[in-house]
Amino acid sequence: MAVASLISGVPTLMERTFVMFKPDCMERGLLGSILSRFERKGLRLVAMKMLRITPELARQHYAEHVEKPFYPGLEAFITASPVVGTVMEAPEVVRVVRDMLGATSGLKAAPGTIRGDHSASRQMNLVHASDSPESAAREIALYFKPEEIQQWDPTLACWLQAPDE
Ligand code: FUP
Repeated sequence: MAVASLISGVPTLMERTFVMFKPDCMERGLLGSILSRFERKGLRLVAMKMLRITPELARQHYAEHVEKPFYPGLEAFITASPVVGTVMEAPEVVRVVRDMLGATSGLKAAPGTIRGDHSASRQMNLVHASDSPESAAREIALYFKPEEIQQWDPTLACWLQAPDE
């Protein structure tokens, strides 16, 4: 989802993505340390909530996987403990977050990525992030009402990107 904003009078194309900290992340107490990686990168947090995913929401979230053999295990996993859903905003943020996470399987994710550093599993890979701007729009609408998403320009934003970037 792209959002046009004005910084110092110059239009900047902002993008949004849905980032969700999964049950294994919560159970292992890794929410704070992984969220801080996104903050340090300079991504703008614009929405955040803790919730328990129901089987119905799991089927909507993973609609493309519902018929696959691994789906029952995936649903049991994603509904087992609370998750934290967030929306993050930055230029090219869909790709940036996917790069930060690394490959889907923690066994294949490169060292230095979030999964590469913390996961040795394909299912328990800690964090979900939208794989395209279209998926981001669908997933954000699944988890958040428009009024739950903040429009804000942090004071330090001018030290994270040049006005024309
Ligand atoms: P990603 O786009 O990285 O979320 O990965 P996929 O859409 O390919 O998979 C969605 C989720 O299903 C991932 F979190 C991992 C999980 N999965 C399994 O548990 N088993 C599989 O065989 C494949 C994927």
